[in-house]
Amino acid sequence: MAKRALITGVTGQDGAYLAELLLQNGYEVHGLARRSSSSDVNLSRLQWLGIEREVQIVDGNLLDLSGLIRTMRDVKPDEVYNLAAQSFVKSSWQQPILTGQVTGLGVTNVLEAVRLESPGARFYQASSSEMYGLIQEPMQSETTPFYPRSPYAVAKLYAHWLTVNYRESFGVHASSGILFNHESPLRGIEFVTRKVTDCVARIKLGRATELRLGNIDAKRDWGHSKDYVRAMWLMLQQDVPDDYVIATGRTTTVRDMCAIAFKHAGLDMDKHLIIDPALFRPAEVDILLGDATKARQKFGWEPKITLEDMIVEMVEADLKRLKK
Ligand code: NAP
Ligand code: F7E
Repeated sequence: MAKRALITGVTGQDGAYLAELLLQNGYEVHGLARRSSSSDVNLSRLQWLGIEREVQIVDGNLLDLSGLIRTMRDVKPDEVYNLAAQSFVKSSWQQPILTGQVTGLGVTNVLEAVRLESPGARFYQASSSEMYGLIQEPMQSETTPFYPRSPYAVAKLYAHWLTVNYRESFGVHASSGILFNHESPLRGIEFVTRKVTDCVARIKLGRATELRLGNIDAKRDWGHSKDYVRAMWLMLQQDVPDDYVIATGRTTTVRDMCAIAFKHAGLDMDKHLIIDPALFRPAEVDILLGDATKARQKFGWEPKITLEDMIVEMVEADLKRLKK
């Protein structure tokens, strides 16, 4: 019998790529998605991958425990991937309570539904390198102390420890993936890589002249979402649940990431890039650099796609979108 997976956040970047991977692996894939008045459910990313008809969409919201319990009872998943969140760090200062409710407490709802209705299911929590915030060690691993720097990161830290707690208290097969930044052509337009590649494509096509950014000295350890969803799946194939850092082990400034995009488009970055102090954050995470040794040793995970290849892929995808 095919394994059955439930993905919360299936309409997001990682949800789409994970659904694609699980379908390729022969899974029956159910995706929790919240209704919207404009288009019922936004399936654009699943459509981009051509899998919108293969994923069974379940109406639901992380804030609605009774709905989650019903979903868990109906779907009876073997694996639950909790990817849903208010995931944009900058918005978390604007909407700290909503971020806490969805990104933090919402995970309690999912774990309660698992514990009550699907106690044998394996559970994945989408934790984040943002939890390291003001870094306490030059390279961050599973043993590095956390120091969150935004309401988003604080909410993720709560959810991370709750995942550990349900594993230790109730024996739930719950794993937490501490994933560093990962991007793709399906990245939301508000995140810096996609903002850059979309704008570079617009400038190339004569539809824009400037790119306004905030702190371009910030450094991130950027990988590709396709590589990272493979790590999520591998985590749940382990007999013993655990926590794993997933990262490339290379850190790059926003400025240098941006330069890759401009260079690929044959444009002079200095003619178009403007620093806008309004885009600075109340508290910044200056640098992140992950050590994924544990994941490599335990299940052989390694990233395959370089930052350069990924940014080129994103610029090309944005050019294609804009030309349509
Ligand atoms: P994303 O593109 O922003 O997707 C977030 C998903 O959550 C969307 O499907 C969204 O639905 C859904 N969602 C938001 N609020 C919800 C609610 N109240 N109930 C149900 N669904 C809700 O994020 P992503 O980049 O794919 O990331 C996936 C997960 O990994 C997130 O938890 C994120 O915080 C975490 N993470 C991401 C990264 C990264 O670099 N990408 C790194 C570490 C951790 P709508 O489509 O309706 O908005
Ligand atoms: O910012 C700087 C900004 O918004 C990256 C989420 O997936 O990864 C993501 O969080 C850096 C920051 O991602 C602009 O100040 C400069 O230093 O792309 P971002 P993030 O905040 O790192 C983590 C791991 C997650 O878990 C989150 O869910 O870029 N930056 N200028 C800018 N950032 C944005 N968005 N826009 C700018 O104009």
